[in-house]
Amino acid sequence: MLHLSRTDSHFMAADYDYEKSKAAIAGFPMDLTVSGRHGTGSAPKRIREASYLLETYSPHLNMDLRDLKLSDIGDMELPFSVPESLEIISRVSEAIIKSNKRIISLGGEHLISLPIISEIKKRYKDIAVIHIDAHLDMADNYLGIKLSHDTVMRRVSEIIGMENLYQIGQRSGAKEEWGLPGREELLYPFDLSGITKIVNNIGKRPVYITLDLDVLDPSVLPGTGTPEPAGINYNDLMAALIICRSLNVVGFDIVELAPSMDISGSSAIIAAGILKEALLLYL
Ligand SMILES: [Mn+2]
Repeated sequence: MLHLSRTDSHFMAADYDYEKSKAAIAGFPMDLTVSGRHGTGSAPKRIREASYLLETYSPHLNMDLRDLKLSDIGDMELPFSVPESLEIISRVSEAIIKSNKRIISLGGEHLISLPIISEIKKRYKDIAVIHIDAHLDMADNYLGIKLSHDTVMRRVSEIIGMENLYQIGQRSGAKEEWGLPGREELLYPFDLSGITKIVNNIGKRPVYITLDLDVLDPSVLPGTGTPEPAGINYNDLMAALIICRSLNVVGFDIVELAPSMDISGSSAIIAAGILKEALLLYL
């Protein structure tokens, strides 16, 4: 059985061979700036629990998680303060990146991607980001607040450069977000059919993938705080992630799972399934 977490202990206190691992999973259970319904704080824990229901072997890919050099550093304890939480996420990300490991993060709300990508940009100057989401997250502010899960990709674009942010699957956002200049070759809304163009455009550059699970249709994944109708299905998402396997993926995150919104528990299982396949594809 798949067992992603060997321990619930904190960073650098776990009992796996962290030094030899090529990638580290970290949970960032931040749930402070969501505009819809809360619940992302329990997501990393629920994803790990759900992972017990999955086999480590993937018949789709003919690969096994047990063959990966992977560590799980557990969930970070985050205070009820946005700047202090972001600072902790930065320091943890920096430590993982400096130890030459790829960083795999479990949200938490989408704002966690900002400090992670900021640290990645310090190492990989020519980083490109692929943002898979139902929402553009390109508002300059939300009710006057610059740092929130509604503005996270706008802030990311200011760090990596607007021209290095590829967005795909979006079907929601304010009119101003849709009207931002210069997005023609960078924004592929409504479905994931543009992924081949994105992969070809990025080529050999390092890439970070941020996956907001609400890109999936609410009938597929109801367990999220801001569900959006007319989404994509699981197989289309998986097909797009497989196309991305030719890329140099230096990190990815899976965010915005809100397990309490889905009493069946299947949303967390879907998240664990995506994590499993993504680990096999990119590590
Ligand atoms: Mn979203």
